[in-house]
Amino acid sequence: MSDIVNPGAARPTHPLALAPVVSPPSSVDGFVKQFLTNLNFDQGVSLSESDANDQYLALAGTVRDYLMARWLEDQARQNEQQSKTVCYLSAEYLLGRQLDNNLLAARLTDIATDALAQCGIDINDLRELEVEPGLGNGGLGRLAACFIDSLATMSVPNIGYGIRYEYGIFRQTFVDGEQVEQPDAWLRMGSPWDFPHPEAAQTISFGGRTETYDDNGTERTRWIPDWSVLAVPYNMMVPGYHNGRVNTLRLWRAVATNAFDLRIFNSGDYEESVRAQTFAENISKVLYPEDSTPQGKELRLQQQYFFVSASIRDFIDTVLPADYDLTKLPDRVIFQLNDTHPVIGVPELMRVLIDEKGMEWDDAWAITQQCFAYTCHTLLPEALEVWPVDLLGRLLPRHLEIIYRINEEFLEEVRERFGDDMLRIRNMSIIGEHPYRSVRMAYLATVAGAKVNGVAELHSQLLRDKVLHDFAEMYPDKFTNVTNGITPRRFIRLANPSLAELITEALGAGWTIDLERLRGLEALAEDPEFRERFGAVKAANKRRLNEVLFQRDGVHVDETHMLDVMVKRLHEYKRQMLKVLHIVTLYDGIASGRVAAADVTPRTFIFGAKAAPGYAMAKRIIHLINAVGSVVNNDPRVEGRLKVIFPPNYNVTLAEKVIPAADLSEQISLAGKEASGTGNMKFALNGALTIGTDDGANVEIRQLVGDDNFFLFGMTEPEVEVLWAQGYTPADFYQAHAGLRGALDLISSGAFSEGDRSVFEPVVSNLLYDDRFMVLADYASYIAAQERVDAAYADQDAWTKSAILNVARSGFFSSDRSMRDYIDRIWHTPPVL
Ligand code: 26W
Repeated sequence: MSDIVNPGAARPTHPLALAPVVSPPSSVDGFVKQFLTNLNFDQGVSLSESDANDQYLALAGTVRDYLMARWLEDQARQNEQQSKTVCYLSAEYLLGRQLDNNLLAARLTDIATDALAQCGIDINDLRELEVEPGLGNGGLGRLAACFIDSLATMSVPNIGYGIRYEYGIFRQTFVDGEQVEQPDAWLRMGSPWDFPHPEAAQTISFGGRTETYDDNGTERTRWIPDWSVLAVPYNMMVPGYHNGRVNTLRLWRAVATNAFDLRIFNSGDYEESVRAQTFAENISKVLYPEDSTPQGKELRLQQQYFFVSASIRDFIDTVLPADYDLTKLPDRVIFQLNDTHPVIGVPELMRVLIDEKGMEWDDAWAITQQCFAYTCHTLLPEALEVWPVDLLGRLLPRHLEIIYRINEEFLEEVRERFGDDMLRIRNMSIIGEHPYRSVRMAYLATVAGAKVNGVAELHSQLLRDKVLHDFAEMYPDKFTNVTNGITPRRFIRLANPSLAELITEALGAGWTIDLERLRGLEALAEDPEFRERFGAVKAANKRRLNEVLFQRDGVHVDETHMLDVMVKRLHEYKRQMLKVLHIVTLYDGIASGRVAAADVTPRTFIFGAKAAPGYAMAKRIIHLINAVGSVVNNDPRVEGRLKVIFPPNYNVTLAEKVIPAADLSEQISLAGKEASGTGNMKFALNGALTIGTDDGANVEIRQLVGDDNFFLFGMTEPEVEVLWAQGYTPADFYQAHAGLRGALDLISSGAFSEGDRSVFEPVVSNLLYDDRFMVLADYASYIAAQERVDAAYADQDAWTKSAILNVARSGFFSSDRSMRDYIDRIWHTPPVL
């Protein structure tokens, strides 16, 4: 084992030198000693001189030290056993804070708490200093984080590959109710959780041209790029839960190459050389905050190629042994494509195998087709990435040639199978012609991937029937479903410790890694004493949320209110506007005197949502929510009945406090638009009831928890299609419902904009004249469902019973189960024990 530490050294003789690393003893004393050592030697301060940030960094370093031996051992064992590795390629990882998760995984929470107390430090004060790495936009990035947690917990070899953005998702602030974005400088106070490995950097090239040459009678191609950057890996630990396992998340940072600098330096232009450096380092500077609507920016394609090329070559050149027979590559790796963002990896692997390793096209293609699998995370056509051929050809000329050849051979196959059907060929071509010539990345992924999966049953069905219909016809066996999941470690154990304790008391500790055991709670739903305790947990979580929000934003959450929560990215298809119309309807009823305040269930509405900075309508809706909030919250007529809270900068850290306190989970997208949703799962597992459409994973949640414990409303996906085909006329719905008219008219009147009718006019006229997501069509059904919610909530004991059944029956949504499904259906990667 000693060679892991220092490969070139003479044989060590000291006993300590034979271990991969010396772990500190698992005791409070051992922890204190290691903590103080780190404080002194890493932070360079004494305890008495240290500030809280020094202490936080030393604490993080100490936790790392405990995990280190297992990390080094695990990597060595995987290499020895030549096991097949899941390389998860994802442009986003929305990790959330690391400290608590890593303490929990390593069973160090109590030891660390005591040790710090003995140093006169309250660990809670340090927890709050950690800035979460927000290296993702929303569901897709958080899913990646849940998946790598599950793989580590299940001892499956995995490397998560991605980008170490210097700036993650923006920090959202509100100025006069409008979203203002601030840069997220998450690295500013230090980054104790990752390790740079400059010695393992890869050179990533761009631009230039290709040429052919004669290689002993065979014509070969080489790419002569004209600029390059270094990709430097930063490794993060991904510890499994209580299994001593530590996997790796490897995020790449862009750094200017020496060669690049030197060339310019020699020319004597110092300023230019600094500029060049900035140019190179821009590649990993910032996470694109667009969610669902790709902007087609060149820098984004640079980011994609940058991390995917670095990752593939890292795996081949440094993870695999030097003499590895690459015809056997599919035995050692599966590259899972998290949406289309890493799909440029397909021509990259082809290029490496053919141009660099000297393989023939057909052999390389056979290997490539076994090494990739593709997960699609959307149904919105505008979210399917396409790259203009011009741009792609300029940045990656060799890759474009390869894509053209893949397409040629693919279309030949289509012809063989279906004849000279020009329409079909045009529809299936990887190259689109309108409105400009472009590469359809989802099609490339589908053709190249061994498997293609959607992320919930309904979504996978719609992929087969609609989005990728022709491909499903051609390759029926490629298509499969894997319903998303969430990690119960972070979203129950850490986020809801009171519930976790109650469950452990009732069922024993095994549920955290075997979530189906929650079924055991079904019987307890009948037990009045258990219901009371469950209710007390919810109340305590509301008090905790009140404390957090008061500290953070100076607002109060009334624990006697029903907490009605909608947290997710702001997007028209998710229909935050439906929620706004409900609130305005309730408000209008009381304010106009038509409804007695005393007859309205006291509710606090909580929103959390970021809008893409360039998405004007989404930003207007955020403004409207804040405007409605400020009117409602200041009107004495509705005091004690209705309250709207919109804490800025919703992120993983806040989710962990909001979700456990919720009574009602809003999952109200237009049917057929939300691929899965994962917030919906987090709420159900924390004992909130869902009001939702028949969309995404809501369908499966309802099937599992039962109709009595779920408030279903709205059109089904086929009904949506019918209405759309007939011609959706929102005015009909406006005319048909007095409540809807009242709500829209009130917004139009300027009631929420100090009489200025122009401010929210675009929002209202969008709903009335131009709404692809048919908000008004589902209004009546939504209001009726909310009335059923009120009626059900009136019987608190029955509500609690339903809440318990939601928890008991949602074990299926553990990401451990998702991982088992990926392993069985796609990856075939056994655990390495
Ligand atoms: C900038 C381009 C772009 C395009 C698409 C950025 C991000 C996307 C993603 C596909 C959006 C996304 O996060 N999709 C969500 O993925 C979750 C995990 O599978 C699902 O639960 C959500 O329903 C889906 O919207």
